[in-house]
Order: sequence, then structure tokens, then C-alpha cells
Amino acid sequence: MTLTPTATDSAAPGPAPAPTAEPAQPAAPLEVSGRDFPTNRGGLCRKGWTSASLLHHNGRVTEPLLKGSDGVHQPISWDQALMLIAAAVKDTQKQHGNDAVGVFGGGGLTNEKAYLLGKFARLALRTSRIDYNGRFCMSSAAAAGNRAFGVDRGLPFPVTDLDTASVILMLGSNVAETMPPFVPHLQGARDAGGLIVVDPRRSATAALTSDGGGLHLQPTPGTDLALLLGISHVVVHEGLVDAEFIAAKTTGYAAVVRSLNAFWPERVQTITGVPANLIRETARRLVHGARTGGSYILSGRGVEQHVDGTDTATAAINLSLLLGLPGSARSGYGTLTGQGNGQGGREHGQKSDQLPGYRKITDPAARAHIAQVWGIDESLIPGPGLPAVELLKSLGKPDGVRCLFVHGANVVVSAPDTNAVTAGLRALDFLVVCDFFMSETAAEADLVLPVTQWAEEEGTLTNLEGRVIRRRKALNPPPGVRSELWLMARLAEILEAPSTFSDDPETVFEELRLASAGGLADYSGIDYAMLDRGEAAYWPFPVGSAGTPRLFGDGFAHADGRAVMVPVTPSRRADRSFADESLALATGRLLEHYQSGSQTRRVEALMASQPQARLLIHPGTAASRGIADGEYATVTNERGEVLCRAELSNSVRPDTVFLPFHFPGQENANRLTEAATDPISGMPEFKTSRVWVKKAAATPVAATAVGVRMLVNVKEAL
Ligand SMILES: Nc1nc2c(c(=O)[nH]1)N[C@H]1C(S)=C(S)[C@@H](COP(=O)(O)OP(=O)(O)OC[C@H]3O[C@@H](n4cnc5c(=O)[nH]c(N)nc54)[C@H](O)[C@@H]3O)O[C@H]1N2
Ligand SMILES: Nc1nc2c(c(=O)[nH]1)N[C@H]1C(S)=C(S)[C@@H](COP(=O)(O)OP(=O)(O)OC[C@H]3O[C@@H](n4cnc5c(=O)[nH]c(N)nc54)[C@H](O)[C@@H]3O)O[C@H]1N2
Ligand SMILES: [Mo]
Repeated sequence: MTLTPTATDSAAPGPAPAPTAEPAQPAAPLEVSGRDFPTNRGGLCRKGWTSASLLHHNGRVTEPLLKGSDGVHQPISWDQALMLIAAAVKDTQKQHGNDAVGVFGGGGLTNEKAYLLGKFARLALRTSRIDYNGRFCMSSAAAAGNRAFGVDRGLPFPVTDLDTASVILMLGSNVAETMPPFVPHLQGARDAGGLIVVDPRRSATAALTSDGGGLHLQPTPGTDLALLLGISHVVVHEGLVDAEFIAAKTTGYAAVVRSLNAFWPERVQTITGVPANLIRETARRLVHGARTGGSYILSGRGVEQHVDGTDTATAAINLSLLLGLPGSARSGYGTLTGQGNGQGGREHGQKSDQLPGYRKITDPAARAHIAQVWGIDESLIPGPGLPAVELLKSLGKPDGVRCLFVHGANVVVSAPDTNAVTAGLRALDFLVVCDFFMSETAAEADLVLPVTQWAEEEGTLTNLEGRVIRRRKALNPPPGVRSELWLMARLAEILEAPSTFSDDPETVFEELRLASAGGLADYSGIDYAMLDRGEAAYWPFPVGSAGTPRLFGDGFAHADGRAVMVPVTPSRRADRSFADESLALATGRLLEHYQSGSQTRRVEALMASQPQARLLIHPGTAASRGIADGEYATVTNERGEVLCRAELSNSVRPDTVFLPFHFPGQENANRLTEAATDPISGMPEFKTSRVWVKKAAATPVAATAVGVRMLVNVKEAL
């Protein structure tokens, strides 16, 4: 049979759901094919096509595995595993208090699993310490959206609205590699000469600007905030502001205008390296677009994953407000959500300060509502916990988390300053990792629990447009593998949790509906039956409504209906230069690999095409260090060292090098990234690190072995 993907917003390997999938029918082998759906137009990226091979991969973990004193994992029964966990939780909490148990979730989990994980942490584990890898992904864009609009939905309009735009400004997003099915939506703007890409690299997306007269702005990494202030300065000082919109729909305009004074284009050129004439041209094209076919501003991780990511996204929103884009029928602002369920995963309680329905855990009314849905006393809901980076920093510390559950993240590869994270994991009293593969994080675990993959479970996801989509089960999991809903329900029972924990996805969704009712992300009018009929379900979708494909047409989500303009300015830190021998390290993605590579490094076809990390470096920069194309280089700073091959390319600025973050061990870019965070969102500084690059003293032995190592069958390794 053919499984129908991918209504997804990202290029996740788990093909995402179609609105009208067929009923569950175990069958093998499973094939994956594209289906016509507005977000992808039937397209599917290479990782999508190869994803089915992972379902039957021989590296699949199929039994609970306990690490012995010799460091080797050995199979145990599920009953033994559950008893061990219960004992570890009780012991830890007796000795160190309830918050010594922590949970690290994932933006790839279905809505049902994400919702139940938040409830499980707070009621069964009785801890406030839950956060998730979406903190590394969408948190800055989310914080900026909440601050400006009062709500955080990646695209406040259906993605097909972009098709007719004449100008699209892409800020640090490389959709040509990270969301290939999205690229057709840029065609209208490309044809109109209106595609403008901001990226320190000439990425595959930046290269799309060359065929129709688009623009590529190539700033020094980490200087986007200044660049956006420069573009806004032009809009204000050339009299191009949409004054009617500002007066009717916003607050804070005067302060924002004042904050722009020091950012005239020539000065911004000296900060960013982007020529002043391109800054002016960008502003003028955006204005022209807004007055003709429509202008959109879209942001990606390149501008958001910084210590000033929230302020940078805010500067992008302010620019869009000056132009009157948000809420307009033909124009808009949005951010491109990444993970398979990056949107839904950030709405229903995995965040440390959140309750379902995008509610605040500190809000008394929200607590009362959720306590009533859960049938418990409100005092049983803990207060806010720690955001991801702080949670990871606390691992193994006397007053920190000492027993950790990981559901859907591979932090040994993907978290910032990973040497420190790995040390933290090793200092834990007990680490439980749920995964389908022996990821680098699972390899550190005391207990690895084998869980179901995307095609083996029912559930829902919410795509980048805020549209809830059903994912159907297509085949049975291998014997020995359990669903995470089952695991949470069993453990809740053993730990004598209050309330109820169902292992049936539809029952959990029904509860999520009630819990989300009246919240910002209201799903109460959505049910499985309508999703199965293929009906479009955009939240907020209160009972009795028809959902909300387009937000902001009638105003913004703040009480007065206005968008809030917040003045922002670059910090000294973000302004720092790389004038000495050091270089700016930017990180990001390759077409062939997904995230920590835990899945895609197991696919032969993908490994054959991208077997190892390569450091993208400008030929001049490489020459001054005596590094030839393909030779090994070391990339170092105070946190660690990466050893990998150099790839000489004019696509990157001479002051910048680029590393993908998909590879482990000595090729892991996150040995170099800093765990400093954005004070508002908790986003770490993934996109700009100060590094020194040298020719490697000796060629390492089989550097690729690090990537391939995990292909070994776990059982064979025992
Ligand atoms: N192939 C593939 N597709 C994916 C994923 C994957 O791992 N692989 N992951 C999914 C997920 S979770 C996400 S979040 C999305 C991410 O999708 P994107 O945001 O498109 O991904 P990145 O490659 O992280 O970053 C985009 C661009 O930012 C640029 N950049 C780096 N530093 C800066 C900077 O300081 N300023 C600016 N303006 N640009 C900068 C990089 O050169 C890169 O081209 O992709 C999703 N799709
Ligand atoms: N330097 C640098 N670092 C980055 C980034 C960057 O641009 N640069 N990007 C960041 C971003 S945007 C993201 S989203 C993160 C992603 O980082 P991670 O979350 O670590 O990435 P994944 O490889 O998706 O890890 C998910 C793991 O969970 C497993 N898994 C998948 N689905 C499920 C499930 O349903 N249940 C369970 N239990 N396990 C599951 C997979 O097999 C895999 O081992 O990385 C961040 N790290
Ligand atoms: Mo992400």
C-alpha cells in the first residue's frame, strides 16, 4: 500500500499526515509517496521518500535496554523497566525533592503525546521541570509573536496566500533545502523579481534570487537586527509608512521611530556588511509590493536562533507593521515552523511555563480551568519550571535534575555546548530515553525504551499554518515496541497519579479539546471524525465556529485589538566584530539530513550523498590558513574542537564559516556553540559562535566512522 504524506510544514523524515488518509491497515513493505496538499502540492523531499526504510531498519530498538555496570545495554522486560523507573523516581524525589525529576520533550511528538507528556510530568511525576527541544527551534519567533500580536501561530494565513505575492522577504530561512515542497509558493514573487533573501551564505534559497532579479543580502552572522532597523529607517525616512494602519491598528509607533534614528543605511552597512543601496532597495520593493500584489516577510532560524532572537524577530514584525502587512488580505508576516509538529508541540504544555491551549501556568484562571478538566485540586499543578538550556545546565547538580526522561530529542548532538550537556547526562542518577533508535543520547541512558514511530501510531499534528491534521496508523509496530501514551498511562497508574491517563489517542484528543477550550490555541471544535473527512481545521476553532484560516483580519489578540510595537536595539554583544583571526561560525542544515541525524544517518542513500560534516569556508580565508579543498581543518574555541573536512566555496562570506549540525562526535557543531540564551525566549545562540580555524595537524583515521557507527544493530552490539 502507499502511505500518503506530507502535509507537513517541514522536511521531516516522518511523512506527515494527509487530511484524508485511509483507515489503518497493517501492511509491509510500506512505500511513501507524495499527495496533493496545499502546503506541498504533492511534493515530497528526499528524506520523505527514504523515510519508510527506517521503519524496518535493523538498528531499531525493539526491547527495553538496561545499561549494565560494564556500560553495555542488555534487554529487560517491560515490567522490569516500569518497576525500575518507578523506583528511580521515588528514590530521587525522596532524597532530593519532586523537582529532581525532569522531562525533556520534543516538537516531533503528536499533539496527543505532547499534551499527555505535560500532564504526566506535572501530575504523575509531580515536577515543574519539563521543557523540550522546541525551545531550540521556535521559541524566539513565538515570544516575539506573543509580544506583538498576542498570539503565536507560525503563519497566520494559509500558505497558499503566498502564491500571488509580488515580494517575499526571507529572513534566514533556507527553504530550498529545509522545506523543498514550500519552494513553489515563492514562484509568484520570483517571477515578479520580488524574492529577497537575507543569509550570510549564498544558500540554495539565496540562489533562487538570481533568476528574476531578486536580491540576496549577505550580512555578517548575528547582525540581522541592525539590518532590519536599517530597512525600517528607510521606510520611515522616505515617508513610506502606512500611516492609516499604524494609527488604527498599533500602539508604540513613536518609540519605535525614535529607536530607528541611529540606524541610517550607511551606518548599518558598516555593521552588517550589506551595501546601503541594497538596504534602500529592499525597503522600496517591500513598499511597492504591499501596494501591488502583496508583500510578505517570513523569518526562519537564521535570524531567530540568537541571544537577541526575540528582538530580531520583533524588528521584523515592526517592519511589517510599518508597512501595514499583518492582517491584510494580500500581505502578511509569518515564521516558518520547523519540526514535524513544531506548532502543536508548542501549544499544549511541554513548555516549562505552559498549560494546554497555550495557557500560562502562572495564570490563576488557566490553572483553575485545567484543574477542573483534570478533576484535581489546583494546588496539585506545580508552578513554572526551567526552560531547556537551564534545565540541561541543572543536570546532576545538587539542587538540579537528577533523574531525567527524554521523549523525542537527541540533545547530545543538538543542544548547545554539547560537551557540557554530555557531562550533565553522565552526572545523572538515572536517565530514561524513549526512542526508536540508539541515538547518541540513548547511548548515554541507563534505560532505553523502544517506542512507536510515525507510521505505527494514530494521532494529530498541527502544521505551520495552524491547521490540525490527522496522522493514521499504517502498520503494526514490531513486538516489544510500545506507544508513549501506553507508557505514560502505565507509569501514572504505578505512581498513583491523580486524574486519568488514557493510552488511546482519540480519548486523549477529546480531553485536549476540553483543556484547550477558551485558550489561545482553542481546539475544542475539532474532532477526529471531521479531520478524517478532510475538513480544514485551523485554530482557534471554538465549538460552533468554522475555525480561523486567517488571523488578524478583525484585529490582533491583545485586549485592545491592536498590535504592540516594541522598540528594540542591538546589544553590544551582537554587534561584536570578528576582525581578529577569529571567524563567525554559522550553523544550519543540509538537504539530506534531518536534525541530529539520528534518523537520516541511518539511511544509506543519504549517507552516500552526505557522509560527513564539511566546513564551508571562503577560498581566501582557507588559503590564508593553508587549507586546501577537502583537507581536514580544526575549528576551535573555549568550549571545544571540531575536526572535519573543509569545503572551499565562494558562497560564504570571508569572515564566516558554516557547519551543519547533523553529525556527532568530533564533527558535532554543537561542541562550539554557546549555551548563552535570549533573556525573553530562552533560545540559545546557535547561529553565531566565535571560532578559530586551522589546518589539522594530521588526517584523522576514518572520520566518517563516527557517523556510520550507529548503523550497527543494537542486539549485535550486545
Ligand atoms: N533538510 C532538512 N530540513 C529540515 C530540517 C533538517 O534538519 N534538515 N529541520 C526542520 C526544522 S526543525 C527546522 S527548525 C527548519 C529550519 O529551517 P531553516 O531556518 O531554513 O534552517 P537553517 O539551515 O537552520 O537556517 C537557515 C539559514 O540561516 C542561515 N543563517 C545562519 N546564521 C545566520 C544569521 O546570523 N543571519 C541570517 N540571516 N541567516 C543565518 C544559514 O546559512 C541557513 O541557510 O527546517 C526543517 N526542515
Ligand atoms: N548548532 C545547531 N544546533 C541546533 C540547530 C541549529 O540550527 N544549529 N537547530 C535546533 C533545532 S531548530 C531543533 S528543532 C533541534 C532538533 O534537535 P533534536 O530534537 O535533537 O533532533 P532530532 O534528530 O529530531 O531528535 C529527535 C530524536 O527523537 C527520536 N524521535 C522522533 N520521533 C519521536 C517520537 O515520537 N517519540 C520519541 N520518544 N522519540 C522520537 C528520533 O529518533 C531522534 O533520536 O536542534 C537544534 N539544534
Ligand atoms: Mo527546528
